[in-house]
Amino acid sequence: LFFSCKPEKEPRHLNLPKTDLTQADLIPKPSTTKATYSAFPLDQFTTIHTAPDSSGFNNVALFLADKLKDLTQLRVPVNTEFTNQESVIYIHHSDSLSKINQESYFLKINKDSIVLSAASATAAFRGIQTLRQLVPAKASDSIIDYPVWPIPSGSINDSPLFAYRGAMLDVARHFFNVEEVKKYIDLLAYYKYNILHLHLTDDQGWRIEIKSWPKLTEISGVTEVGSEPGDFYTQEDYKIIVEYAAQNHITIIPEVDMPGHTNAASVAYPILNGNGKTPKIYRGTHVGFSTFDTHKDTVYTFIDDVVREISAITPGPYFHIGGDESHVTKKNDYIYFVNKVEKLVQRYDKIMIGWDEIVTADIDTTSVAQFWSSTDNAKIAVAKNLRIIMSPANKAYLDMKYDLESEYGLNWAGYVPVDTAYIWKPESYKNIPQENILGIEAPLWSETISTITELEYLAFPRAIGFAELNWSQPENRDWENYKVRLGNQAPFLEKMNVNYYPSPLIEWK
Ligand code: TNX
Repeated sequence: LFFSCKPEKEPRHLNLPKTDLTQADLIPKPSTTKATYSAFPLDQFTTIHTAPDSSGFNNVALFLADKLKDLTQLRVPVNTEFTNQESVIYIHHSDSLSKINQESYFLKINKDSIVLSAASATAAFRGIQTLRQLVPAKASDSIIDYPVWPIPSGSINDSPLFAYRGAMLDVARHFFNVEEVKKYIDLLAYYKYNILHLHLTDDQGWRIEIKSWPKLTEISGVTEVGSEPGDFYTQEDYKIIVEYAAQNHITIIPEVDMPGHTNAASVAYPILNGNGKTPKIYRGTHVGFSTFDTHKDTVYTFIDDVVREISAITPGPYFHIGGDESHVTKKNDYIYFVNKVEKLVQRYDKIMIGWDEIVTADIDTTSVAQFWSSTDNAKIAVAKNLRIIMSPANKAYLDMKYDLESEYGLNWAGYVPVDTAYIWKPESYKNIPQENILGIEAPLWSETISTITELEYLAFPRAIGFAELNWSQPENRDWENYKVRLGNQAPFLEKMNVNYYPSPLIEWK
């Protein structure tokens, strides 16, 4: 049906349908895949059908229709009264899957239907990403007079290894606007990420409007690293990001870094640093020189207001307090501060996350440590039985240069070429037990990047590898096999206008 019958002439130019589902270029690699060596014809007769009573599933179906239109120009109707019983994509909730894992899904691709069974709307959304990746970039050559995109038949059973699959973006050193963050979200969602952590404040700038402390953004919202002006999100902007992330089943985690990394806050309100001096605006890239006065009541009133205002517009369960590199805060003051701020965050019903230094305070087991450099802190975290987010700088930092030639990035943790970023085992790293690990988060610090093009150069393709480490079972991960699938992401990345780094380790399609 799909291919024309003149292969004797120039068969190499024929765009024949791929029918082996096990050889599809899926990233992350699903848990199990079985091929039945036929195909579902996605074409002008295809419709999507879902349980209309559940808005979550209906939205996932509309999302799929929208992406199919981008890919194929087809307008695939959702939940119309269809008379056609063929070429239907069914999306529905499965009780039995929801007992296994809230994000697991089962995709059954037949010749006349596709059935996506999902534990939740979120799981359906993950399954939809798999389906998007299975649609061929071009329609098949066919003897029929309308285009057909054959989707290889078979079945996929899939669920994530880790529940927390994160990326972090530093919008403080350089600002990235709402549209740029949305584009990053689009790309992360395609690879089944579910967390975007925004590093909203640092020495160089304060990026989120706080209505009760307006000078934060009036004064420190407009500076950044280098000589260009900065910018900030109004609370309305932030809500737009949160909402867009939610449509992509991604949770936003806000970070207000403290007690160090707070020069910008103290420039706006000098009372916060307690040394009686008004600090200067800082546009450099050194770290570790600023601190809040940890013994002043006003400081905690300030933090209370900040946490309250941001928590009120953050539906996700987490609030990140930073806590890193407070080199000029006395050890005891640091501990006192973190202990107090943890209670404050909890009062607004949020779970506290902090960089690994926070484990030196007396924190609760409900709080989460983000391991980035100190193995001693990682040991303490394990001893305290904390949940740990894995961000080891020498593997997971997207701001490390790929190699000597990289135009952007830093190298304090070493060079991180595409293979180094992929070839490690987050589930058995530095004696951190798997039970303690929530998942990997890949931070992108922005000292050396100021445009979305530069952001994309550092994040891609490495962020795609972390997606696989976070989602796929260890036995399904293999560099040689991954390399081929990664090379085949080029058409998608180009279509999305992503300025990925064309690593010479990869044969780009
Ligand atoms: C260390 S990682 C920092 C950041 C820098 C980053 C640059 C961490 C918790 N702190 O302030 O931006 O290195 O790679």
